[in-house]
Amino acid sequence: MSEKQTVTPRPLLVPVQGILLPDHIAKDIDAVLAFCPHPSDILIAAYPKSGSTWTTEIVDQLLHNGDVESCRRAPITVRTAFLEASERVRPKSGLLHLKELVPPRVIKTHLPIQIVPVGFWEKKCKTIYVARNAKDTAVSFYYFQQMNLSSPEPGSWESFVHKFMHGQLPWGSWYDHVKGYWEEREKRDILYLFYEDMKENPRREVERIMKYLDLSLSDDVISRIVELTTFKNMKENPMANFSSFPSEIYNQSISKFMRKGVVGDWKNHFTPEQSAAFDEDYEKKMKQANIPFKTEL
Ligand code: PPS
Repeated sequence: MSEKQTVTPRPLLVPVQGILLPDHIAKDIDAVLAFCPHPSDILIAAYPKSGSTWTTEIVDQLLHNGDVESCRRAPITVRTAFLEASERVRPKSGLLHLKELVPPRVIKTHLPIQIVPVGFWEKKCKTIYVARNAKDTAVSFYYFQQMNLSSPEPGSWESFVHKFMHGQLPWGSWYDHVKGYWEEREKRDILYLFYEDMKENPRREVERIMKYLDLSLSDDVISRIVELTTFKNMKENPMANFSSFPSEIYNQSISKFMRKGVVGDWKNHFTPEQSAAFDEDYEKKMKQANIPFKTEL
């Protein structure tokens, strides 16, 4: 490292309305929460590491009729916006980026439903939520926090699982996040997707998204979109795999952004004791909600 290069320290987590957010995001959150979308904007919400990039890529391709050139026009982080992004994680903040995009804009957020800007509900924007089973989400988040230098250090796997179970990670509790959107899905016309369903039958889920967005594409185009958005193809696509992202933010020599893309990797990480304790706690927190998560296919 040259003398002039400096390493930006890992951020602290700051509570915002009871939700922990990285300090660089929390500092401008009032402006984010006041954001006013266009009615044609599409919101893609997810707890971190649940498949939001995959869903975003599918939606962008659906909006562009599966045209390969259109979808390779720029990296996904340029084609679509990350609502609460700060200039620490993107060249410009999500709000500045949104000013440059033309509606219908594809807008990703990790915010829990109770702090999503009310404009999305007032304007009746299409909202897609993607949820992933807790254990695989935790594993993916653990690797991501190692390579994502704009988030706090994950610590040991053991301590990370503890933090996951107690809502002490960026964007708060996974349990409250998935339940919050689940409970409101009918009232607010939210399309609630599962990562595991997308893995099991991607065509069916792409068609569900298409219909929800009131689009009608040919069978051939749908097939192409399914093919272009497989894990393998997105991993190899420089416009989808974050390879152009600065290594001072995502250090992909530690762990790839497109890491494994499977259901059930948790079995390689949870010890039998950790799994049993996790399941017991999960049962208490999730029993009432009855959300049909799958932890294997
Ligand atoms: S982020 O950083 O919170 O926005 O991450 P997010 O995109 O929500 O989730 C990242 C995980 O999704 C996997 N992924 C995919 N899986 C299957 N198919 C496709 N096309 C795909 N694209 C991304 C990605 O690899 C992360 O999961 P892990 O388990 O870490 O591999």
